[in-house]
Amino acid sequence: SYQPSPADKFTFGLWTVGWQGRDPFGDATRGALDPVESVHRLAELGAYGVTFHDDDLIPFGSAPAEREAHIKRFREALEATGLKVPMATTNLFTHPVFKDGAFTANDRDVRRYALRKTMRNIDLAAELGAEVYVAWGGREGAESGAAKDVRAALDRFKEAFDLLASYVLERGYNLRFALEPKPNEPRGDILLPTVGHALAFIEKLEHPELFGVNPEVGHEQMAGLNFPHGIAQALWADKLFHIDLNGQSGIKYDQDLRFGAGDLRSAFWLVDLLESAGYGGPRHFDFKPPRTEDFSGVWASAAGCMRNYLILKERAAAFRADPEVQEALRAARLDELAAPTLNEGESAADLLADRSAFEDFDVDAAAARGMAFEKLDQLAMDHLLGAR
Ligand code: 3MF
Ligand code: MG
Ligand code: MG
Ligand code: MG
Repeated sequence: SYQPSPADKFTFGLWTVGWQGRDPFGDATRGALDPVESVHRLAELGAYGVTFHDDDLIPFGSAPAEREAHIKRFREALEATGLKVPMATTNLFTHPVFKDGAFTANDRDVRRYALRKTMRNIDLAAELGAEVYVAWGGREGAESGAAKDVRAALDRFKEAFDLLASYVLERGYNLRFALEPKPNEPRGDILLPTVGHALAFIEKLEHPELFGVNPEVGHEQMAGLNFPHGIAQALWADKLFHIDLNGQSGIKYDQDLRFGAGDLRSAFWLVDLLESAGYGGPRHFDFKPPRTEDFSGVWASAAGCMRNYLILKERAAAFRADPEVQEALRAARLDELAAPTLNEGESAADLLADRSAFEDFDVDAAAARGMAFEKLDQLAMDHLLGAR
């Protein structure tokens, strides 16, 4: 059955189901959702947890007593439903003060304020038991060339994450950071635009072990990239700390469709990869129920995200278990790719001495071999479409 349960580890941001449908051209089409209601609804649908930006839970500028009251109600809803908070994050993009960025804003006072806002929510995240703290630098970027010295901005970015890492270590929090890349929107160009940029940046930090990535399906696809390939490299680097699942149809604005909508074949390979790699983290949906929907459409959209994941999980498992697929994988020499290119202990000198590798290698015969990928891909298509 495609009925989700907490064991599936599906999580949702409060800002996803709570999106009111405001876009650059139109007003809200739905009213505000009480986070407490979202917690109850998501629990009824079979979710495992919820995530939030500080401002999703505690409206920006709330007085300390109001802040405590919001947290108390939320905690009670979590206790009543058993929902977990595996991840939290900071809103460093909505308020106009962040119009030129937060950790990389040209204005130093804005950068110091952004750090304090983040540290305050890290304390709350740790209190609620979160193990991952996401950082999406939505406003860290520029629209024009001289406006941002990118090398200086990267110095400031590193400075911010080094400080936050030492803060988490000093406090003894069980919290790791996941950087979320995005190429553009809302800025013309955003720093750390892809998974690859983020992975390279992490290695320059003082505590790289505390940092991984939170890739989002649509964000990589906005850059025309293959999402499963990016995820595979993050897994290979042991850096897939979290993931934002949604749907996107090619290179255009950030659509945030429900998971499974948009590029379905890519979604199939993604689920196949996550499941076969044994990814153990939350399956987190960062989507926006389209502004055409009323609240019943919102919950249908949320349920659809989980249902599509479970359908794809079943299809991917059937694909892998099919003896004809296994035969096709061998015909396509996937087993050979898994074997090291060199023999055990073989040196460059040994390779030079192996005439079969070069002098006697039949280049033309090897070039003439077909790879048998089309048959393999059609088998995948048949499984995805339920035709096998
Ligand atoms: C924007 C996003 C963000 C991040 C969030 C951190 C508002 O395109 O994807 O959602 O996911 O800020 O989790
Ligand atoms: Mg997004
Ligand atoms: Mg998106
Ligand atoms: Mg996201």
